[in-house]
Amino acid sequence: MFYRFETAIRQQDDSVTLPYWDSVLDNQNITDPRHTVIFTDQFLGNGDGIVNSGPFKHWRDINNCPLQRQVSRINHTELPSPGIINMIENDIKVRYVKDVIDHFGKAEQKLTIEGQHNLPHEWIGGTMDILNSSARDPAFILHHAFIDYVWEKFRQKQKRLGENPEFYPPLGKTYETDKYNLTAFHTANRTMDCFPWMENKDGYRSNYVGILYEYEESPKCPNCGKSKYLTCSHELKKMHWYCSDRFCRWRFTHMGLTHNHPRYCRRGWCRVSLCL
Ligand SMILES: [Cu+2]
Repeated sequence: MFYRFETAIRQQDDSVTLPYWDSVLDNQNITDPRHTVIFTDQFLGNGDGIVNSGPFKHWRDINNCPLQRQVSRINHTELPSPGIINMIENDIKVRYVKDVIDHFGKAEQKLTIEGQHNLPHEWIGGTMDILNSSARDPAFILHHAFIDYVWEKFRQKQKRLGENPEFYPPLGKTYETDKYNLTAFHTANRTMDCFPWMENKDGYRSNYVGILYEYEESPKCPNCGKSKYLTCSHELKKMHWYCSDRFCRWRFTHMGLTHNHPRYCRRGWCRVSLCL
């Protein structure tokens, strides 16, 4: 679906590539993830209330509702965990689809790729936190593109371990799957909604990635993907080098609106709101 979306945009501008937001990087590297540069004027606009800054300011959806967010306003919400995402991508004990999808009613939901996927929806809040409206926030695209990236990493691991990533497992039968008729919705041979020429199992084909598209590696030290926005940084307490963004942040209020203004530090990185 995202490939189709990217193709549609490229009909207008063939230089466009869908970006992803590695929310783990923000969770890992920023003392307070609410200060991520993603929710500033430079990128997706403000994260507190109705979006009134950045490229999507004053957006309204097809129901004339304004785009809105409540970043980290709901108690106990957090961004995806570096440890769990690393487990999904690299732990050889986590090798079957059943190990990473959410079986309703199980206590370890948060350990699954689906459970981790839920977190930024709740953390961003507002439009993103409602099933029927979430895709109307451009953050949805950046978030889901990242989840697709993690899923592909899992599939690459399966290949390395000799598993077949095209195997579509039966969902099994639980009280919840019965209650919501999920087994019927998710059977391998069910026709996909809106794509009548495809069945669910076709979504597991391996020939999309590599032939139609591929994923850029998430930035890592020492060169941080050669991004002009990132620099390799080090904090004693974390005992390792990591890619940190080059922005200094401060907030101000003007005409009743809170603005989150980053200053881009072209060289070096930010220390106590100063570019050093
Ligand atoms: Cu989602």
